[in-house]
Order: sequence, then structure tokens, then C-alpha cells
Amino acid sequence: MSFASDDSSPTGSLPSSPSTSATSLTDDLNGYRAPLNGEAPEPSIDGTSVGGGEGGIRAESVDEITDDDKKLALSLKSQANTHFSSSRYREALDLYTASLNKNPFDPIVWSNRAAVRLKLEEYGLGVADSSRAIELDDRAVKAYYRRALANLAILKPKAAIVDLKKVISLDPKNAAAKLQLDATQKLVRRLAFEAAIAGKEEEPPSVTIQKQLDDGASPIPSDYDGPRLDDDARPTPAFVDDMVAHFKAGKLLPKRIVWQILLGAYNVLKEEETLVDVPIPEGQTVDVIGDVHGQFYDFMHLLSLTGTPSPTHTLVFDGDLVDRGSWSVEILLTVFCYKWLYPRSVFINRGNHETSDMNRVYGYEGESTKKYGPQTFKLSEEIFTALPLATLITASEPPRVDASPNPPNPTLHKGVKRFFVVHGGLFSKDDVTLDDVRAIPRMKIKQPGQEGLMCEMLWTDPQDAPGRGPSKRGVGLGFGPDITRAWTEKNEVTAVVRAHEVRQGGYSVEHGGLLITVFSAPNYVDQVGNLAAFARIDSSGEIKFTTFEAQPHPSHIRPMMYAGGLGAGM
Ligand SMILES: [Mn+2]
Repeated sequence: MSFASDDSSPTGSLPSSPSTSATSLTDDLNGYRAPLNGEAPEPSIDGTSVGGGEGGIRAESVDEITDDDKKLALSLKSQANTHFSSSRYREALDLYTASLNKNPFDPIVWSNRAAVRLKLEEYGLGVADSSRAIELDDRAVKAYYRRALANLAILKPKAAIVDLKKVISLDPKNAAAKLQLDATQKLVRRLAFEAAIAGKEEEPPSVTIQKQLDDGASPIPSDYDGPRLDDDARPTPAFVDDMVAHFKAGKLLPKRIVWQILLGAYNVLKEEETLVDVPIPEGQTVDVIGDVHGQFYDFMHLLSLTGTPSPTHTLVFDGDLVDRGSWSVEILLTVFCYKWLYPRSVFINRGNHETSDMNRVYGYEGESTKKYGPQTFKLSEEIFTALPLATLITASEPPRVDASPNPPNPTLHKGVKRFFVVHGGLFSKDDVTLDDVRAIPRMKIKQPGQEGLMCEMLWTDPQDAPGRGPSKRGVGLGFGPDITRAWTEKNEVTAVVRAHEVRQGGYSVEHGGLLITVFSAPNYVDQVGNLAAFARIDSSGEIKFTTFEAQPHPSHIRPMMYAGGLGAGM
């Protein structure tokens, strides 16, 4: 399916620069496709059944494979290795798959493809590929190690420990595995300890900290020369600007101010519904921002493109503000400051990284504790439970007659478009309604766990195949275009807008225009080389995308540097 690009489509007042482009939805209905993507179709989700390649069937025994095919498989493997070492993971993935289609009996290729799966955060598939390598060679050290990392990433540390011990028994000098085993064992002990003390009703951190502030504890140091808040007063726009400049200079705030900001935002967030209604007043726009993951310098560039929020300009952050990038605290404080300042112009959906167990593994706990102490982490854990799970953005004017034809014959609600904005995606059941989402007692449930509506909204991903399928991540599930169509029609939703998955071009439009992905962390974890994007929806419900590239940041501060040894190599 291809559409002529529409040069006359207005790009609004979006700033443009050589690294920035605004495109209309009509420019790219299919979203990004890597050049090689699809040339080596994966036969099934576990990659073990029928081969694609030139339409052949994967050999069932090694005797069926000709010497030529074995040679070709090795050549494809070495090409894949080259792409992998240059961080071209999609290309590497396709070439490893092509190699496996020629010769599915080479454990190294399965193991190498598992390494790509880790880079692409397809941890469920990473477990499957490394398991296949181990079936073919029970001494495949790297495969055990990769399977351990994949299990660790999906919070199965006990399974990881079994494999890490195996690595060390096969390769006693493996320092990385020893470090990882040690950190993982500590994590398991800590989780057991926390489970044991959980339930003993303690005073919530927000209450303790408010009392401390009221009692004058943690006063602002006399030599502090940064921005200040008046007690009990909302920040001003000038305060936020000064705070951001302070952060850019590599400085910290006094704990007192950090806590004032966190509590200020919390008091607003906890009063919101689980599904927040966001109307787009006539002539205004709402910007939807995907994962930013602690990449502060990219985040500031993003805000320069969207413009800062104001009473007439709304921003919706669709989760995953924190973890991985090492300025998660600075981003959180900036967004929370704006939320406190403009409660009806800034909205924040919870992502799967605004959760306690992910924060332990991916850096936010380490970072916030290092910068502002353990109480600050505890307070943010509590605040994350108050983040709404979804936003319903509703246009105020009917679609324009000259609107983009995507999606064709849009589903309207009372004559206008509306968009369901959620971090992950749709559900394991067909009959979930907007009222069901609104009724989720998010602050009682606290953490999304491994199943249920909250887990699904934070974790699921779209898939090309119809129906539902296992999650390539190992958490949540995949939902197909038919699921999206049925759900949007039933709920009178024009399209689902979500984040959660990196897109090489910054965004994608799938499922016949009904499923939009926006990812706002360019060159994700300093490695992926992707563009980032945000979506701008106008008051008639028309969506435009702006893409942008990564910005330089201080090079001594690396992603995952606060992750405490866990997740090395991920
Ligand atoms: Mn996510």
C-alpha cells in the first residue's frame, strides 16, 4: 500500500530544522519498515517450525542440508555479525533468521539471534532462541548467559540464577557472570525480605515526608544558590526554567524542594480518574509523547519542539519517563512541576517502568536513591501508583472534509474523533469497555503484576497476525488488527495511541490506521540509532507527527549506570 506524499499538507507552526521534519499521516501509512524487514519472514513465534527464505521448509534433520546451504548459512551468519557489531539490530535479526532458514542446526546462530532479541527487548523470544541453542549444544555458555539476561529482564531472577550458575560451572573465569550472579542473588534476597515485611501497615511515605516538611526537617542549605519554591505555593514557569538550567549545569536540588514538587504533583494525580478525559478545545492542539526513559537532553529538545505546556497547550506523557537513561529524576521533576503548575494541561499515563520491580532492575531506584536518598525513591513509588492508566483525547470539531483519509471511515463518537491513549495496548478479552478502565482501582492494586487489565494496558504490543498471540517480550500479549478494529468500534474510539516499543522512524501507524505507536527517546540507550517522534492532534482530530534526532549529552554519564550491576550487557 503506498500513498503519494502530500506536499501541500500543512505542518502547522511546528519548528523545523535540518534534524526535524513534520509529516502528515498520509505520508506514511505503514510506518517505518527496515529495508530488510520481511525479507526473511519468521515462520512462527518460537522460530522453530516452517522456514521462510525462498518459501522453503526448514530442514528437519541435518542430513537434509546441502553443503551449499551450509556455506550460505555461514555467510549469512557472518554478515549478520557485522550488522550486529554496528548496532544494526533489525538487519542482523533478518540475516540470522535467513541463516537459520538454511541451516537450523547451528547453535551459535540461535545464540547470536538471542543476543539480538535482547537488544530489541524481545525477551520472550530471547529465552526461546537461547533455549534452542542449548538444546543443540548443552555447553553453549553464551546461550545460558543470554537466557539469564532475558529472564532477568522479565523479572524472573530465579530462572536467571540457574543459568548463571551453569555459565560459571562451564566457564569458571567468567567475571561478568559472577558479578551478575551476585547482584541477582542479592535481588532475590531483597525481594524475599520485602515480601516478608509487606502488609505490615506502615505510614505511607507521602504522609511521613509531609510531616517532616511541616516540622522544618531538611532545611535548604545556606549555601544553596538555585531556584526556590515558596512553601505551599505552586511553582511558576520561571521556577521551572531555572530548575531545568540548574539540572543542565549538573546540579541537584535540595531534598526539601524535590519533596515539595513530588508531593505537589501527587496531590493532583491522586484525585484524577484512572481514565482521564482530555478535550481538545477549538483551535488548540494536544501533543502525545511516548517513552523518554531518562534521556534528559533529548527530553529538553523535545519540549523545545512541542513548546512547554500552558493553559492553551496540552501535553500528554504516555509513560516510561524513567529507567535506563540516567537523568530519570530530572525528567520526572520537570514533568511533575508542570503537572502541579498546570493540572489541566499536563497528563501522565503510567508506563510499565513506573513500577517498583522495573525500577529495581533498570536504574531509577539506584539513581533516585543516589541523588536524593531512599525516602525519595519510596515517595516516587507511592506516587507512581496514583498515575492514571489511560487518557481519552476527544476532538471538539467534526473531522475536516479535507482531512487525511486515515483511518478510512473513522469511527466517531457523537460526531467527533477520539483517541484512547495508553502505554502498552489492548486487552486479553474483547469485552473490556472504557467504563471498565475508568473503574480500575489503580491505587489499591498498586503494582500491575503479571496479569489483569492493569498489566495488559502497561505491557501489551500489537502484532501483524490476526487474533492474539504470545508476547515476544515474555510479559503481556500480542493483539492483532482484528482485535483493535473490534475494540475501537465497540468503544467508539477512532484509534489507539500507544508508546512502549521503539520505532526506527520514531512512530508507526498499523492495524489499518487504528493503532499508532509514538516513541520519544531518540537513539534509545545511546545504541539503537532510531529517530524519535511526538504526535500532535488538532481540535478536528487530525494527527501529525514530528520526528527528531538525538542530542549530545555529557559522555561520562551513560545509560543504565545506576542499575547496580543488574542487566549488564542489556
Ligand atoms: Mn514500556
